[in-house]
Amino acid sequence: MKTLKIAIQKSGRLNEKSVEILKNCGLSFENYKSSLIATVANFPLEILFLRDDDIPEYVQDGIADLGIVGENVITETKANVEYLQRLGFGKCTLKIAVQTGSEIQKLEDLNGKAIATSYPVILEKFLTEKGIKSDIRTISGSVEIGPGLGLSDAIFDIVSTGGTLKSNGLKPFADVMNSEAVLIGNQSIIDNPEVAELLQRIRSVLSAKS
Ligand code: PRT
Ligand code: ZN
Repeated sequence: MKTLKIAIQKSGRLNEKSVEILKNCGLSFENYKSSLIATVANFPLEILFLRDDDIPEYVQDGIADLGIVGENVITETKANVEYLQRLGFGKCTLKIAVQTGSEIQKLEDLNGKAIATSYPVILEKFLTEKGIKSDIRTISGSVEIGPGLGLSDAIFDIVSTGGTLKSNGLKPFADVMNSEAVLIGNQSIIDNPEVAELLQRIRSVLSAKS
């Protein structure tokens, strides 16, 4: 019997809920913060703890068979993976936001404007579909401070409560993509019986909750 590998986020917003759902499936494993890999005692499964950005490609390349990650990261990395199950946590919306009082009022006003983001692929696709040409500035974090510092005219980022936008003098301008955590799989493992068993357990945990 092949030991499967599932990749989950090591630390961050999806870690706790990812561990919780696996534990609720009856899987027994130690969740040591310092280790990068945990062996499940009662199922042929190993858990890899990774940066979320690496998970889609690890699953695509078969280094991990399964993964739990936000849809936004899968789309951004353009990884070729199977979507197996939406998991109902990590919900957020990727939005374009502008300063309150900005002269940018309609989508066309973004033509020629600088937009700061950590998600250039998703933003580029959206703008191309709308026929808009902006100057996409890719930065790795804290994009919300851009407009206030005069670094960009708008931002494109993840929003959940909207509190971060507000406290940086920004307001939502356009919704681009909804996202939540999903279970993904490598294309070659879809018919694997252990995967089917795990998927069934995950689905019963989810339906017991709803
Ligand atoms: O270290 P690693 O690379 O693994 O983690 P990370 O820092 O890249 O990601 P992390 O842990 O912040 O987020 C993991 C995933 O959670 C994201 O890819 C999304 O799918 C999902 N998610 C859900 C969020 C949020 N909600 C969220 N609010 N990811 C980020 N945020 C940030 C956002 O970037 C902004 O700075 O929270 C801020 C906005 O929150 P509000 O509530 O003020 O609107
Ligand atoms: Zn990340």
